[in-house]
Amino acid sequence: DEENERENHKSRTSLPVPMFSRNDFSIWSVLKNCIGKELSKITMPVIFNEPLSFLQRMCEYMEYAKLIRLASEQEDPVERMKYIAGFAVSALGSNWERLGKPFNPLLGETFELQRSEYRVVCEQVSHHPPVSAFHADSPSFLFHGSIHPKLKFWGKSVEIQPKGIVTLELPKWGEAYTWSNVNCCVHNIIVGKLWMEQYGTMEVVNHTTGHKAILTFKPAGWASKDLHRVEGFITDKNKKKLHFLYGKWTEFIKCTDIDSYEEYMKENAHKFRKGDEKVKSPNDSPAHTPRKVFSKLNSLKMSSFKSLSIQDSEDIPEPPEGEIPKCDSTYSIDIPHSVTVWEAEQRPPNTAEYYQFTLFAMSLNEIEPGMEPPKTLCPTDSRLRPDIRKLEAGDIDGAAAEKTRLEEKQRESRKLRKNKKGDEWTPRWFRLGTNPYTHQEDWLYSGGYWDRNYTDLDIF
Ligand code: CLR
Repeated sequence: DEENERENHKSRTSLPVPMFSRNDFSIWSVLKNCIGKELSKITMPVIFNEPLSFLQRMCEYMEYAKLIRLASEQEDPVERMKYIAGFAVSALGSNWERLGKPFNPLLGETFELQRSEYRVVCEQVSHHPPVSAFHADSPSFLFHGSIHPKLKFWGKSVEIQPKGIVTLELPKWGEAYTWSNVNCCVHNIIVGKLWMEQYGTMEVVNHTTGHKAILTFKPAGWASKDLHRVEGFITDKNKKKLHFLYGKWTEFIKCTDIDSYEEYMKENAHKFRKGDEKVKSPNDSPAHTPRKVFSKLNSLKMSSFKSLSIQDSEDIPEPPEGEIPKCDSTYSIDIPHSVTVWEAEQRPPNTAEYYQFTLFAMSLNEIEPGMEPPKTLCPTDSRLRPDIRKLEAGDIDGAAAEKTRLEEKQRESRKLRKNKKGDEWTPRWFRLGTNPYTHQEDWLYSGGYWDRNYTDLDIF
C-alpha cells in the first residue's frame, strides 16, 4: 500500500517561494577570504546557497537512469556502451546555469531517493576532506561511487575537481563500467556574471569486454565555438574506433557509426579548423591562461593565493574578460545515420525564479506522503535539515541561524569524540574499501539502510 502511495504521488513542480535575487551581493567579497580553503570549510552567506544539500545534488546523476535500463536491454556490448556513455553525460546536464552553492552535508547526514526504477542512499562519510558516497540499486543495475570535490582558485575563476570514481554494474551481463567525472569551472568570481563550464576527458571503461567510450568535454574556447561541446569515440579492446559520439552536455548526445563520421569529416573538412577533428584535448589543461592569471593577480596585489600553481599547460584562449560566452548555434553538426541517445528534459517555465532547478531537482527536498517521521524517513535525512528547509521557504535569516547552530553542534560532537579517545566516528552505511575494478580506494555500501532500523541518530 505504501508502495502504491509512493508510485501515485505526483512530485511538486515548484518550491514554496521564489528565490531572493542575488544581484545586490558580491560573491567576491566573501570568496576572497576563502582562497586556499577546502570546499567544506567555505562558509558563504546563505543567499549564495541553493536549498539542497550536496547529497541531494549528487542524486541528480540519476535523473536519466532510464538510459541504464535501456543499456541493460541491449544484446550487443557496443550498444550498451552507447547508452552508458549517454547516461554518464546526462548525469551532468542539470549543472547548466546552476550557480548556487549546495549546503555542505553534515558528517553522517544521509539522503535517500526512491523512484519507480531505482532507489539510492547517500551518506556524508567524511567532513575534512568532504566525501559523499552513494549507492543506487534497481532490478537491472547497481550504481555507486563517491565524490570528493576539490577546489582550486585561479584568480578570477574557481575550478572544482570532483575526485572519485563511479561504478555501474549490469548483473545480467556480468559487466562493470567505471568512469570519473570531469572538472568544472565557475568563471567571473570577481566581477561580471558567473558562468560555468565542464571540461576534460571522461573515460567510460567496460572492464569485462574492454570497450571504452572516451569523451572530451571541450572548454568554451575563443569565440565560444566549443561551448558545452562533448565529443568522443567508442572503441573496442584493440582501440579500434567503432562509433562517434557528439553533442552538448547541456542538451543532447548523438551517436553515429564510424564510416558515416569519416565520410562526413571528409566532405565537410572546410568547416573545421585544422586540428579540430582531433578529439583529444591538450593534456586536460584547465581552461585558463596561467600567465595571464598571474599578472592579473600581481596587479591586484593578492599574494595570498595559496593554491595557485603555474603550470606548463598549453594556452587555451578564454572568452573576453567578464563576459558570458554565448552558444554558437551555427556550429551545430548533424552527421548522417545519427541516433539521439540522450536529450535533456526542458526546464520548467519558472526555473529562473527557482535557482534554475530542473523538475527533478524541485522534487528532491520534498517530504513525500508516507515519509513524515517517525514513519520511514531516517532522522539524518537531508530533507529534515532545518536550514535548507528555511531557505526553501524564503526565511534567509532563519536559515543562516540554523546553519550556524548545526555547524556548532557538529563541532561540539567532534570535540566530545576527541576527548573520549579511540571513539572515532565511522560512517553508518558505507565503509572504506577497494574498488574491485579499478583497485583504487573507494567507499562501499555496507548494506542495511532499507531495513529502516534507525536508532541513536541525532545530527540536526
Ligand atoms: C559538478 C559535477 C560533478 C560533481 C560536482 C561537484 C561540486 C559541484 C559541481 C558538481 C557543480 C558546481 C558546484 C560544485 C560545488 C560548488 C559549485 C555546485 C555538481 C557551485 C556552483 C559554487 C558556487 C559558488 C562559487 C562562486 C564559489 O560531477
